[in-house]
Amino acid sequence: MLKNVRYMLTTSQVEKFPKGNLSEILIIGKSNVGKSSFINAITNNNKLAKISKTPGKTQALSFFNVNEDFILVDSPGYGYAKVSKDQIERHYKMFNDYISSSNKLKAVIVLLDLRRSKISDIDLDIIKFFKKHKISLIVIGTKLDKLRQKDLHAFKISFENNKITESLELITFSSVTKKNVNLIVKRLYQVAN
Ligand SMILES: Nc1nc2c(ncn2[C@@H]2O[C@H](COP(=O)(O)OP(=O)(O)OP(=O)(O)O)[C@@H](O)[C@H]2O)c(=O)[nH]1
Ligand SMILES: [Mg+2]
Repeated sequence: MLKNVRYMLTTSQVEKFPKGNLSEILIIGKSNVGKSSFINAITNNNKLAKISKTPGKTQALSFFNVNEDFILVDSPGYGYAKVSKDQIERHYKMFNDYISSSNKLKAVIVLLDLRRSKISDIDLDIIKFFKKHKISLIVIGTKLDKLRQKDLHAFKISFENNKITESLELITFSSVTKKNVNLIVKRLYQVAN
């Protein structure tokens, strides 16, 4: 579990991002995949990050200081059903601005919903984008508790057989059971240092 985690601020303006030298780890994923729940689960604090009732609503980045060791950043979800190409363009612009304005971004955590039978094109494109920028990726499959074993198998096969993801480790997770939380915390400290 991550200890001493403190909410810092929520902003969409690069100028307002935290100053200082702490490494930053950005959490991304489709809307409703469980980004905010993930933060709450690994910090054991259900009030820390807002769990959304309206998908796609959060528009800004939220920064959380982890024990003065590194900063976790929650981001708005992409790929909400009703949304247009515009929205995904806005996400790419946000990621681009982030990368070019700061060298503190050490890794991106991509959350994928394990209940899907395969990884989506939009997630694949985004993974490709961060690989191209040489940013480390930590891939975490969410909502494991809602899944039957045989469905997980299908997702894993498609993940391992895709050129874009075959070299990546898929860590399965559930914010309900907190499976693999220690492994994830270990990975976060590895990339932050
Ligand atoms: N059963 C189960 N439900 C989960 C899990 N993770 C998230 N949820 C539920 O999924 C819904 C969305 O969770 P959020 O954490 O708000 O998702 P998000 O990715 O932050 O959503 P946006 O900020 O809108 O992009 C909530 O109803 C959560 O309770 C999980 O591991 N297991
Ligand atoms: Mg959220």
